[in-house]
Amino acid sequence: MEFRDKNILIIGSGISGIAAAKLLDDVAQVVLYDSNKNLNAMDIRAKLPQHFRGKIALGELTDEYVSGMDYAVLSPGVPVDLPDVDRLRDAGVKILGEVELAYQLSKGSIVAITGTNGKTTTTALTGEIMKTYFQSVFVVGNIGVPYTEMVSHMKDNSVTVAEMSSFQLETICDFRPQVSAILNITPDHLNRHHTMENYIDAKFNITGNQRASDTCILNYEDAVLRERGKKLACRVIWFSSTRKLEDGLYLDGEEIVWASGGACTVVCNIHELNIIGRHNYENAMAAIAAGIAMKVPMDCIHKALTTFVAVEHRIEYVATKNGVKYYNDSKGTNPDAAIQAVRAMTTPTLLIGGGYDKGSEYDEWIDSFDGKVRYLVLMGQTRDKIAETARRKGFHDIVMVESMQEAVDFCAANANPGETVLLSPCCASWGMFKNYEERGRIFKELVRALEEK
Ligand code: UMA
Repeated sequence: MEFRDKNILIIGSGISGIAAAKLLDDVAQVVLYDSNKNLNAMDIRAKLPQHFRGKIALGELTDEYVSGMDYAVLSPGVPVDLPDVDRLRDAGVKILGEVELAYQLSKGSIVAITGTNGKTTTTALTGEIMKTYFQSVFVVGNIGVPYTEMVSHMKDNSVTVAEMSSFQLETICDFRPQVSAILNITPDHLNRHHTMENYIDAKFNITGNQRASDTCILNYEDAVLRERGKKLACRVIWFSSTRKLEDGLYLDGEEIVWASGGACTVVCNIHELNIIGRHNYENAMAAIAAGIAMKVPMDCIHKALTTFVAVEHRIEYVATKNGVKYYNDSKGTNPDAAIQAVRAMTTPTLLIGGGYDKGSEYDEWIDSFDGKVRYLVLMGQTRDKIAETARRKGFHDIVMVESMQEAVDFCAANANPGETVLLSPCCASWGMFKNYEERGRIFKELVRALEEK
């Protein structure tokens, strides 16, 4: 795609839109547009370089910014079925996502990782594995660094490890990673994708342009991945946390094993890792597979595995206070992620949950408690719905709170030494917090401020 001297509308002035505008401003006529009319153009301009030549438009998208555009670059949070996007499409404007724009202008090799859960941990760990061996490594995407922000620094020998959300994968065209990974697919973001089929299709876009010389890493225990993975045009590396595979990575007791061409190699023991829980061993296997696909020597992979620590807000150890361990899993924003966190706990647990209603059902989450959860401390919009589900399933040790402060105080007063307090809300944070990061940080501050008796 050629962007030089083109008219380009960038939709969304969040971190992706700002990075895309910066990247294109020198070569094209850019309009940075945001539908939120309450934003202030001066504040947006302050995030751009002084020499920024483009225009900023807010509120209603007027015809001036529809006709005559060559491309519209959508930020990840912009749905593809918006009436304004249809207007642009009808006017012959080529629609692409911020990731596709980055891809068109990037250099080097790409390792792209998606999945409903675990993609941030896997992306961060894969980045560490690549850094042990390659000189120039970028870790970008949904993890919080827009892909377009790093493109101008990339060289032919660079390796980019990209966390890709279904939102980002929905708007790719030519994007072709040398190595891709789909960790798992369970229902999420159905308000945006409408059907599970659409959501699965968006995830599979990650491998849609891959060829025989490329690799796709898939979880053998995920029925959808196993079925669709058989039909891919590229090489597949499977991983499994529950059975031995003839070819691929698997968990055998406490060991992660790589089986290939009839030979088996122990990659590491799970006790050498600083991340816990079966789902994290799956994340580790996917990252190891990415290392193998990129021909990183096994000793480099091992070094990265044993030095990597949990990503912030993902079953992150916070502190031990009065013999009670506190974990922050604020990123547990859907049932699948929250179930994994509960499963990773090895002691009686006081669980803090609840938040914004994304339309999830909580039955499986409550089932996963398996006698391990002593109290369920609930807050936010979903607390009544969760409590109702829990009671229906015979779980009655429920405490309703109004704030994180109240939740932490209750847990500190009621947890016994040797027990665990876990914040893993099973819901988004909106309504009470700006985002899951703020929720997690407030939890950590409150925990660290607890007095030792
Ligand atoms: N906007 C419009 N029109 C719309 C929708 C949004 O103009 O129809 C505007 C909003 O007013 C706002 C801006 O777009 O000003 C926000 O854009 P955005 O939502 O795409 O957010 P960014 O700041 O660009 O961050 C995005 C990702 N956000 C989302 O996917 C919602 C970040 O993922 C990502 O880290 C970042 O790009 C860099 O790649 C966050 C996320 O919540 C962490 N991801 C979801 C998840 O992990 O579950 C998918």
